Formats: sequence, C-alpha cells, structure tokens
Amino acid sequence: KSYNVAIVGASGAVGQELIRVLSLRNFPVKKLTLLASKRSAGKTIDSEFGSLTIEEFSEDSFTGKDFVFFATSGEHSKKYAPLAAEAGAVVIDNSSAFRLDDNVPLVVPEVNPEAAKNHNGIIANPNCSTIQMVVALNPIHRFSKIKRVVVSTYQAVSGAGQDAVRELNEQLRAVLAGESAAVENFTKQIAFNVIPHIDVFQENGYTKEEMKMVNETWKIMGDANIRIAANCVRVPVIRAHSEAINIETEEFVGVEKARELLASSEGINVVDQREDGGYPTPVEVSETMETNVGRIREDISCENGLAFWVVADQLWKGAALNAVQIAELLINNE
Ligand code: 11C
Repeated sequence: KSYNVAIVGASGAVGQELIRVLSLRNFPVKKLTLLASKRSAGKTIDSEFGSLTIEEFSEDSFTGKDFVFFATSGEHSKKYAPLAAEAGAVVIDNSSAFRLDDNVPLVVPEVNPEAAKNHNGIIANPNCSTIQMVVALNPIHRFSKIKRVVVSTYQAVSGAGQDAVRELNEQLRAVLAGESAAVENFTKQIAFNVIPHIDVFQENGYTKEEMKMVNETWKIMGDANIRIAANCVRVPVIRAHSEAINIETEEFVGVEKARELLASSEGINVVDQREDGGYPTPVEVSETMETNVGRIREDISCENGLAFWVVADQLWKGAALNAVQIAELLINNE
C-alpha cells in the first residue's frame, strides 16, 4: 500500500528535511504534493521524488491526501490543519498550535507510541529540544521515577529557520572582515556570541521555549509530577541541539545502569568514553537519526543524581524524522 502525502511549508527548513527523510526512510509515497504560501508557490524543487513544483495551499489542497505534514507557523496550522483533517487526512503538525490540546496526541515514538492511536485527525509533533530530552529521560524514568530535571540547552540557529542560518553565516563573514554585523532574526549578534533567549518571554520570567520543555515533557511522559526547570540558549552552531541535563531519581540508578538503560533503548546512541573527544558534538551528529548521549556521570550535588549530555539533529529527530516516524507508527498499526 502507498499513500498520498502533502507537505505544507515545503520550502522551509523543516519542509525541505521532510522530503529527504520521507525518501531516506523509504516511506511508501504514492504521490508527494508540496504546498507553501504564495511567496514560494511556483518554485521547482528537485527531490528524491522527482522535480516537484510547489503549489500555493488553500482550503481545497487536502482532498484525497492520506497524510499532511504541516511545517509552517502555528497560525497557519490552527486555520488549515482542522480543514485537512476534515478532508480525511491525518495531519502531523510541527507547530506548537495543538501540542497541549487534550484532544490531540503529542507523540515521540520511542516514548509514547500508543498515544498516536487515539487521534482525531491531528497529531502534534513536539518541540525539538523537548524531543531529544524525553528520548533520553524515558528509559531512566521507567527504571526509577525521575523527581527533578534541570536542563540547559545549546540550540542551533537552524531551529530558527533558514534566514537565521543565513544571518549567522553573514555575521561570521562580516565580523571576520572587521565590518559591522546586521542583526535581524535574533535579538543580538549571534556570531561569536550566545543568546539566553528563545521564543517569547512568559509571565513567570521563563521563555516559551523553556516552558515547552516543561509542559510538553509532562504530556509525552504522562507524568506531571516531574519538576523541570529549563534554560534555553541559542549558540552559533548551524545544526543539532545540545543539552546538559541533571536529574534526580527516586531510587539510586548509578552510572553503569544508566549507561546500560540508555544503550539498550531504541533511537539512542551512547557515545561515552571518559577521554578526549569521547562524547557527541553537533558537527558529527548532523544528518544522523539517533539521539546521542555522553558525559554520563553522577550528579554529586544531590542524592540519586545523574548528569549527562544529549545531542541530536533537531531538524531530523527534533522535527522531520519524528514526524515521519509518527506516520510510520500509523501505517504499521493498520
Ligand atoms: C528553536 N525549538 O530551536 C525552536 C524551533 O515550537 O516548534 C521550534 C519551535 C517549535 O528555535
């Protein structure tokens, strides 16, 4: 069996990766339709599925589609995803529009695959920094409940889209040439800098990105008793997010057991030698599918504490790949 698939936002950073990941995973595509706003409509994309012209999406774009991947703004998703679902498609939405909606499952296939079954036409794909964190937390939480998480992220500029990547490259060139660097997509210069601010500020002083890591983790892991505090920081890395995570568990787990639990879990690659270079970094995990864990050690500041370092390609596992894995779950359950 094969499926009619559409991507809304096909010209964006995640849309482009969706095309590649559908092909790399050999997803059974009957016909792929690329949709975008007026600005990108008419562009031709040479893809693994042939040369495809992007069409402008409208209310009528969804008839006859089996799967529609939304990789566009939350506003577009809010308006058009219900229309695609009404037209009979299963929508997998990459925006934050529906993630905390009780009628919409929020799915990471390695963690809560069963949630995908109870959809009403829309399934939400979590935020990238949440996805790689829960993939790493889940095996430990199943062994001994995690009471508390403190996470600091080091997030790549491609998380903010293709224009942000262009801006970093332009700023790097400008600064090295002794010229002034134009700031457009970020609040400050990102070249040779770090910015402790991703998404909008919330009333409690945290940013929306930080609160996504709390609220989405609770929903995906089905446990709102885990105390979570996040610090989200943008760094001048092109691709793949990194996270320094400290946890406290109910029972003692220990480094050896944690390493064993992580290494035997689906989708996790443990890279953990206590020597120079014996840990994952964004450059070598770019365009890989696993969530990489290293620097596993005891958190010596508390009882039953562990500290580790998690790196994953946020455009793949944090977005396009996780979305395609959700569609795979559905077709494998048919
Ligand atoms: C970033 N995590 O790196 C963001 C991008 O809620 O889907 C994804 C935002 C979201 O900027």
